[in-house]
Amino acid sequence: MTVREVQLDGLVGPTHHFGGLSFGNLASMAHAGWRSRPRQAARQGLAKMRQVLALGLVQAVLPPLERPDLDFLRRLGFRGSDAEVLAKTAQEAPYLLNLATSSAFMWAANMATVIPSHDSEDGKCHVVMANLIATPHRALEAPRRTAMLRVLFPDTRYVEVHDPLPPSPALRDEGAANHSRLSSEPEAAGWHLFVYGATAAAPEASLPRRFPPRQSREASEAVARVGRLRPGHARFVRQHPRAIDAGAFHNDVVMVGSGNRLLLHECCLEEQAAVLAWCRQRLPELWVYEVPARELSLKQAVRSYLFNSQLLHTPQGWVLLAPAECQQGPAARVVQRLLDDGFVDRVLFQDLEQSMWGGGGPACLRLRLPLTQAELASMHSGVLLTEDKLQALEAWVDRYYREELTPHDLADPQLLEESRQALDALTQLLQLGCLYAFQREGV
Ligand code: SUG
Repeated sequence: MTVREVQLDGLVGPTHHFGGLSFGNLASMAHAGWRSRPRQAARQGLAKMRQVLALGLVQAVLPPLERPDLDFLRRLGFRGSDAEVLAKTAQEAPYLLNLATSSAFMWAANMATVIPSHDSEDGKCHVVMANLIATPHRALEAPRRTAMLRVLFPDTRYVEVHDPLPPSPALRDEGAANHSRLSSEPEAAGWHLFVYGATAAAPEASLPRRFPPRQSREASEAVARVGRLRPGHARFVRQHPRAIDAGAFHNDVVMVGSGNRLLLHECCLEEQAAVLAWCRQRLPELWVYEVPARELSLKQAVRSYLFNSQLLHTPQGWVLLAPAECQQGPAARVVQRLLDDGFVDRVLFQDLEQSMWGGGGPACLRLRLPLTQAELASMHSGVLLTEDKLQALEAWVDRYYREELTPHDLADPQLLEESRQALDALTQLLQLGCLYAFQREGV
């Protein structure tokens, strides 16, 4: 049975802004309050999708969530018309408005963890939604995203979309950003590395000192159980506290794995040598490329987001789709070595500046779903991209997205109206029917 890996990319929303909402994510903290460029952000995301499509891979697009999240604000006691709710929140609780307008849902790697049917006990593909409770703005994503994914995967005989874990701090889950699947070939059984930052058993003194870990071991283990991962196919590994303190708030900031390739920083995991030995024992053909700190410090890794590149297996060989920031300095030298040594056959650079300023590189923007033909056929085909659809999406962005937003604009009721018009048009473009609550309420 042929398996194809679908790249499902989150589309940037019309309220894309820099809220400074993620403590421990250096780019998010550094760009707080900066003027944002929603149209450019969405265009940059679409340009990346076009690159992947041109490589002969399956690329799909995930619609934005509705923002501002008025439902959230109303539950917090703000009353009146939509415009009144926005005005009162802006006046009395601007921080809450900041949360309610976040477009962080674009970083789809955090949306869920995928256990492909080849690796599950029941032969189904399991998508376990992430609760994202480590940050207040991202905690708002899960319920609507879960409903949306169920629209994209309506046939539970093939793909089952599971509710997120209960929203307990002990069960902090950030999805595929802390999970890697390795296998000798797409159709072969996979070996899963689940990377966590904290566990109830960890002594206080061993935790990161500067920044909070965003994934717990207890969550990772639960995700493997819910996703029906075959016993013995997982290893739960602790992220190096130094990596978290250097700004690797998700493990995909210091590691990327795909098929029989694993690229990681020397200071990525605790007991890294033992973990790599476990992988090699199960997958003798695994090519591990460990980048030493003397060639690229953790600081430089976080600044360049080299390890947040997409590592893509294409009909023409391995391609590294890297952020444009890797074109200079020590990261560029590492990239050149990856090419010289044959770890990858080709490197493509992508300008994702607007996403990078929120701490999201190429790999953050996509969720990978290895699907059999039957599973792919069960997916809502409207979100699968073609060149024609990409062009239509670009025209749609140009029509509805503002060029610039300042924090002050977030309370503008006109922005809400424009966003709804944009999302309404998008559901037609992607043949999604009434996807959003405002469409069903007849607004
Ligand atoms: O969760 N940034 C996201 C970036 C997510 C990156 N994803 C992966 N590494 N897979 C986050 O920290 C910034 C929002 C703001 O500051 O407005 C933000 O949420």
